[in-house]
Parts: sequence; structure tokens; C-alpha cells
Amino acid sequence: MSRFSSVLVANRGEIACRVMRSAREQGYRTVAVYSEADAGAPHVQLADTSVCIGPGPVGESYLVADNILAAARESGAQAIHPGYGFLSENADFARAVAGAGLTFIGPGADAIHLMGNKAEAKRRMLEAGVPCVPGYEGESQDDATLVREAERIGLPLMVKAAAGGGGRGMRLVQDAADIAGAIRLARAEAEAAFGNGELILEKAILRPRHVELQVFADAAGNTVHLGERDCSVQRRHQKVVEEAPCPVMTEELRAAMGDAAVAAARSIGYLGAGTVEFLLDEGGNFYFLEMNTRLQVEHPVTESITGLDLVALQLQVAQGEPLGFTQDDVTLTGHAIEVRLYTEDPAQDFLPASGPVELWAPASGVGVRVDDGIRTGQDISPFYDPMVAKVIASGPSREVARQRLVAALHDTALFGTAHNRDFLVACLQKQTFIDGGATTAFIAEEFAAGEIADRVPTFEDAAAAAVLELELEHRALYAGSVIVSPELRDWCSAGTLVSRKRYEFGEVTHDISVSPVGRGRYRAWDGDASVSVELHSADNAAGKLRIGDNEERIRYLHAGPGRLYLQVGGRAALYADRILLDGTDDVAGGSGSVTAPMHGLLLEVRVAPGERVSEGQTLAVLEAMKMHYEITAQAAGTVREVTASAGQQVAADDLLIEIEVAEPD
Ligand code: MV4
Repeated sequence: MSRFSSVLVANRGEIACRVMRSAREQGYRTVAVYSEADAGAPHVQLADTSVCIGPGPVGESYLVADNILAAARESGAQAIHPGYGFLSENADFARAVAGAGLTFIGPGADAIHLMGNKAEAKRRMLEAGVPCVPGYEGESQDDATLVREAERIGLPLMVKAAAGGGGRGMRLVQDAADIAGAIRLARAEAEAAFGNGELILEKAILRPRHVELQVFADAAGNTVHLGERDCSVQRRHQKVVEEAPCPVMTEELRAAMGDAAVAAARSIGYLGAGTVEFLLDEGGNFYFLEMNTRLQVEHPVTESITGLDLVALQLQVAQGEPLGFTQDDVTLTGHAIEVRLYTEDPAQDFLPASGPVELWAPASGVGVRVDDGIRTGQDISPFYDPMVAKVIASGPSREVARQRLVAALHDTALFGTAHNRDFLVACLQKQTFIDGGATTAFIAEEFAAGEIADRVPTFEDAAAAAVLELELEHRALYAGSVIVSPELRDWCSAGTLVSRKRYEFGEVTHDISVSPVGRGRYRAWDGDASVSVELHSADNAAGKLRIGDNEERIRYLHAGPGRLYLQVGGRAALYADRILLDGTDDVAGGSGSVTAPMHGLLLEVRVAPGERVSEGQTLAVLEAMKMHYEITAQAAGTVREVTASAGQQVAADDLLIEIEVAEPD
């Protein structure tokens, strides 16, 4: 086969960016594909060439093999990297790519197909001597056989769809009376979900760890493993935290699991990057679960401890070149932990959030890597997976890596949409995680219902916001005036200047008064509470300040008068000054057009056409950046029209309600 010199990346977001970075470094021309919703997305900007492959929905773009192949033809790409998800584990696609005379950067279609069926995969793995969970993976699927086998295996029992994967189509049975029912239900579900009702049965391993081995093979059959990753911290089969090495790994266990993983790959003639998933029980026994025939989301932690570039290696072996090293050359150094940043709202049962990214400011620092696929100003589209970035920290020890990761998360800002950053920090700060003791039951066991609710900003946070906003307002004011000496900046002929800001967070209101007491120094108070705030720096969306005795790094965005996004001490909120906002919106007797004050989710509309409203009456409730805003009538009148409804995402200044303003009497 001839060498390829250009690579089309059949993916989007962070992984498309990640693959293109290495492809470019290795001298390849890069081609992006994008949906209409992704025009201008970071992966498109990164590529040398890009081709639109259809409308936003994945079923009309990223999942359409013919569109991807047409894009390759049109752009002259000679190889296709599928990333993860989408078509990455679709054997028909891999076959079609090869059939079109292009190189598929991944294993052969047969290996993908084989690992796509749990029963077949397990039979092959047992043949190859890979330890599997005791169970039944036979071809007979009648009820009598399955029930008899289930009784032989014993309880607790796991019933899995052979065509499933990643936890889909899986059912735990703990009571003998439920066996037959569970089998029938699982079969019906598998039939509906995968068009294949075939089941396998396994002894259930309770509170296991998820430990996976990274394997790599070249075309000459050299196959190595690159150590393991522990991905036990998951929520509903969605990985949240991943690390390498596994905290409870020993040299002997790694050698045994590594041998099993390499045997698994060799037995199916594997090529390229793959991952062999195991369950590790409390007694140190491990069992093959499934093999993922793609580059995985969490590959950076392996790169960190091995010093290898897995994408560069994928390109190398796809060219038919040898790996160039042996198992003995692989060394594992230090520790790395990765977290996945999702735009989903932990306070609303992790509901995916969409909307504009007002500020994306990833952390940087020693031992910190951020793989992202978003930019400030971009829209988070509801069509795609809400994972927008991965933050990876490494260090000489697990604890150094963990602390670096917490600090990096505190210093990472994403303003404009809800996200799981605080939840990630909470996971990393749990004693069980600190001790390296997290199993797959970690999140369910450690987080009580309601614990993942939003934290309301404290008085100190609000004081910092009020000071920063005052400072930014001053700057804006003086930017347009003649030279003002610093001494005079906070001077006021009427004595000490006091500014007031009112921030409302649900039931909690912070009524902050701020007064300058020197250059960059302020006193802020609310009733009896009082604190000194010293602003050391605030530039380019980042800065430092001291609140009372605490030095804090800040991230901020002044999104308009009275609207300040501020992250202080890792706690982010939108501070909307009710005094300024409600004051300037006050158009007594004026227009009755009620518009959205900012982008957000319309939670409630409380009025209907024809209804009489009085001044100050709440008309609708908007949710934005963890806050609920009551939208009130600026004048009395009659509702003429309601142009928005509850549950709808609205943009700033969108018309919501028209009121026929009553003549003052
Ligand atoms: C299991 C299991 C216990 N016993 N199989 C879930 C995803 C899929 N890859 C396999 N899964 C499991 N299979 C037996 N025989 C427990 C799980 C499981 C799990 C596995 C890995 C990571 C997180 C998990 C969370 C719940 C259940």
C-alpha cells in the first residue's frame, strides 16, 4: 500500500482537534468535516481544508458514511481517522473506507465486528486464555437453557445484551424469583435497542473497579501494552474521572493483566490502538469485559505516564511502519488524572445544557494539559455530546497530580452555560478518592441526593463581585476622559463614595455597599457583615484579589452594565445588579415590550393573553448561570401577546411578552 500524506478526521470537538494537532506535527495535511451547526467550530479552524457534510443532527452528518467518503474524495484525503464515538467502531464503515482505496486509521473491520458482539468476543477470549467472568455465552437462547444456565451460575447475576456495550442493555438480578422475568425483559429490550435479542449471562461482580489496558499493535504483529487506566469513577456508565496508573496496581497484577490484554489483541490479529476492559474485584481477580477498538477519550493519561503520542503512533502503524519499541522499552513514570468537563447541569440531574460560551478560559500550568473543543463566542449545540473539554494533570505522585488538577479546575472558567466543574472538584476532594479507594459504586455511594445542588454565592463572593464591578465601571468611565491622577480616581466631593449593588440568588439577596478606602482597596458591607477587599490585578478576564485574609485568583467577564460573571475561589456565578438593571429598564408608561434580559432557559410564563397585569408583577421566570430571574412588568396594562413559552431557550433581547400599557388615570 502506498503512503498517505493527508488525513480526514471524521469527528468534531476536542478529539478532532486532538487528532489534527498530532497529524499536523507529523507532517500530514488535515481535512475537517463539519455539520452546518459546526461551521466555524474549532476543529474546522484548525484544519487545512474542511468539507460540510450535512445538517446539524448526527444522523444527517457525522454518522453518514457516504457523506464522509464523499468529503474524502472531494478533498483528496487519503486516510480517515474516526476519533471516538460516531463511526469509530462501525465495521461496515471501516470496510467501506478500505473499499474506497483509503486507509482506515484503526484495526481491521473483522476485529471491530468481532468485538461488537459480547458472546462472540467472550468465546474468542476464553479460547485465547483470557480470564472472563464465569457465565454463559452459548448460542442456544431459548428460555429453558438461559434459566438453567442462570441457576448454574448463581446470584447475583448479570444479564447482558450480546450486542450491547458500555452498560446499555444490562440488568442485575439479585433474587432467584426474578431470573426468568429478567431474561425475557432483557431480550425484549435488546431486540428493541439493537435489533438483536441475543443475551449472555455472567456472575455479577459487586463494587468492582473498572481497569482497562491500553494495547498497541503494528502490522508486523508486534503487540505491546502501555499500562492501565482506572476509570471506576462513572455516572450512569459515563466516565467522569480517569487515572493512570490504577491506585491499587502491583507489578505482578499489571504483568498478568498486560499479558491477558496482549493475548486478547494478538488472538484477533489486532492493529493499532485498542483498549481491553477488565473488572477488578476486591480480591485482586480480574475479568475481561469488552474490547474497545478505537482511541479512547481518556488516552491522555496513558500518554502522560508513557511519554508517547498515541495519535502519532496510530498514524505510524497505519502507514505499515513498525512500532519501533518493545514491551521492555515501555516505562510508566509518575501519575496522571483526567476529568471530563461536560456542559450539563448537576443541579438538574445532569441535564445537558446548550447556549453561547461567553468565556472559555482553560487553566495552564506545570503538569496541566487541557484538550478542548470550544472557544469563547461559540455556541454549544444541543445536537452533540456535551463533553467540551478534558483537563489532565500529572505529577511525580498521585497526590501531586490530584492537587494540580483541583487547582487547574479552580482556575478554569466556562461562563455562559451550566457545567459540571464543581462536581468534578467535589469528586476529587472526597476522602475515598484521595485514598485511591474509588470503585464503580463511588458516585452512588458518596453523593447524597441534593448534595450536588448549586452553591449560592457567599457574602464574601458578592463583595468581591461588587468591588470588581465598581472598578470595571470606573475604568470604562475614565477610559473616555482626560488624564485623571490615581489619587483623584475615587475622590468624591460629597465625602466617601458609597456604591450599592444588589444581587439576588433565589431566596438569598446580597445587598452590598462598597466604599473605596485607598488605591485598589475597598470596604464592602451588608448589614452587620463587613469585609475588606483588595484588588491586586484584573486584566484580560483574569486577576487576583484579597478578601479579608484570603488571597484568591479570579476569572471574570463584564458582559454589560450590571452583568458580571465572576469566578472566585473556584466558585462561579453571574452577578446581575438588580439596582442598575431594574433601574435602567424602568420605562414608566413606556413601551410594553417585555424582552429577555439575557440568554437563558425560560422556566415559567405566568401570564396569558388578555390578562390584566399590574406594575411590578412577575410575568415570567428565566434561568441563566444558576440564577433565577423574575421578569416583572414595568407598567400596568393588558397582555396583548405571549411570544415565548416555558422550557424554551431564549437569547438576550428576545421578545417574550407584549403588554398594552394602561393610560395612567
Ligand atoms: C459487569 C458488572 C458486574 N459484573 N459485569 C458496565 C459497563 C459494561 N462495560 C459492563 N459493566 C459492568 N459489567 C459483571 N459480570 C458491573 C458493570 C458495571 C460497571 C463496569 C465498569 C464501570 C462502571 C460500571 C458501573 C456499573 C456496572
